Amino acid sequence: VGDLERALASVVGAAQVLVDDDVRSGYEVDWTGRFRGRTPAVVRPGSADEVAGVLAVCRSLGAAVVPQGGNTGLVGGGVPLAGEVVLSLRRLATVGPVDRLAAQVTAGAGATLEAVSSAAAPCGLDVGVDLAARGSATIGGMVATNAGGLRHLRHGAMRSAVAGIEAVLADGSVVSHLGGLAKDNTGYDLAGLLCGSEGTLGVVTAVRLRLVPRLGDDLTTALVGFSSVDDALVAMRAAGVLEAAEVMFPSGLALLGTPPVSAPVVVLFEWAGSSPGVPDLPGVLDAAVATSSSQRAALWWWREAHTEAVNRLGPPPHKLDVTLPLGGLSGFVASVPSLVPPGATVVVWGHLADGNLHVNVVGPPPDDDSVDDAVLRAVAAAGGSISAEHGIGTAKKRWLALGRSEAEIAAFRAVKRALDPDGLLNPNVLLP
Ligand code: 2HG
Ligand code: ZN
Repeated sequence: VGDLERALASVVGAAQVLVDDDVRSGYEVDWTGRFRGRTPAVVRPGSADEVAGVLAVCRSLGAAVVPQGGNTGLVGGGVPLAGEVVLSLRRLATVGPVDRLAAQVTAGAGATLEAVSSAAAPCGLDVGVDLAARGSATIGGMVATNAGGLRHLRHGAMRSAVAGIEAVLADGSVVSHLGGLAKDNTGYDLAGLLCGSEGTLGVVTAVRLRLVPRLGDDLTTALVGFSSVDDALVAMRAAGVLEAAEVMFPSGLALLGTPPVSAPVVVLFEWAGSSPGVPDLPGVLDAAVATSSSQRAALWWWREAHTEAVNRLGPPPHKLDVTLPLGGLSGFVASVPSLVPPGATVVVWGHLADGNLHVNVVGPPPDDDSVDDAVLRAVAAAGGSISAEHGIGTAKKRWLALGRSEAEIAAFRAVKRALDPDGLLNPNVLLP
């Protein structure tokens, strides 16, 4: 540790190499508390060149590296499980000037989503990806995990927002392609490859982001109650162009209090401008409609507070972020209780339009993954995906073959070997 610490300090300065127990500990555990590791040092470079220097030091000393952004991930992808050095990108937080003509901005990997969104606001622009962890989640981490979020039905996942990337590869070379040209058909899409690579192929240091028109306050938001998921889906199709369609159930809402709408299935719909007339949608049992921004925020709170409410239950949750084909969504929801061990608490919510459910199970110990196994196998059997938007991380790598063929995994390995032959970068995630 002495040599490593000294060598890292020679690159970034001693003040940016954190070795005290109490300072390191926040970087050693994921947000859910389910995945915990140990690191000899947290290193905080202040530029892409320093990132390259850190990787050179680690390579020469045989120390593997776990890149980490805001540490809001939910699959243990940023945890130093086997004593890796934690490479924190949070100091790369610069947000460049917004290019109004192109509707783009360049952000450092460590800039939070909220910081970029605030920088874009005066130009009437916004980031198309939004999520409840916006105040802590960093752009680099969101790219590395290809984060999805609350606006996916409209703007897609992070990959759709990326117009260019700067990253440091394992050999220390810096690949930088931040021009943001609308058309640029010049071979392999390295930016696209790095999206969702979970820190295994390179360390993202800056991102050229495409922005979208900011919606401002001219929105209508409604909580709408239905008697079944299928009814909610029919109404969603009748609801016109939506900005959001988020699904919740009484078990999750009850953790938060008495919701304004109570029904077996509650959906938050949002429209730009006015709504098409919520009571006229098919199958509506009950509804609360908001037009002012404070009323809208109050309705969104019921949705966004779910994750923290589950953490407050105590034991670290097992988080199973999955996609089902829309036609199989209601059958899957009905089957969830039978997949969970007796006595466990299960809370489900998600992004209705994407068929993306967040199955949270509280009760089984962190290292008992039998419930993960049961749920993920059921998802695969129903033609779904074992990871909708959170990634594979360490939590799901055991099951990668449920979603990827042998040939695909062999191709993954070939890419990994080519770009990171020594296994320097985030060795505990993605590939089984
Ligand atoms: C959400 O949509 C996030 O709320 C977190 O993706 C999901 O906490 C979860 O399981
Ligand atoms: Zn989500």
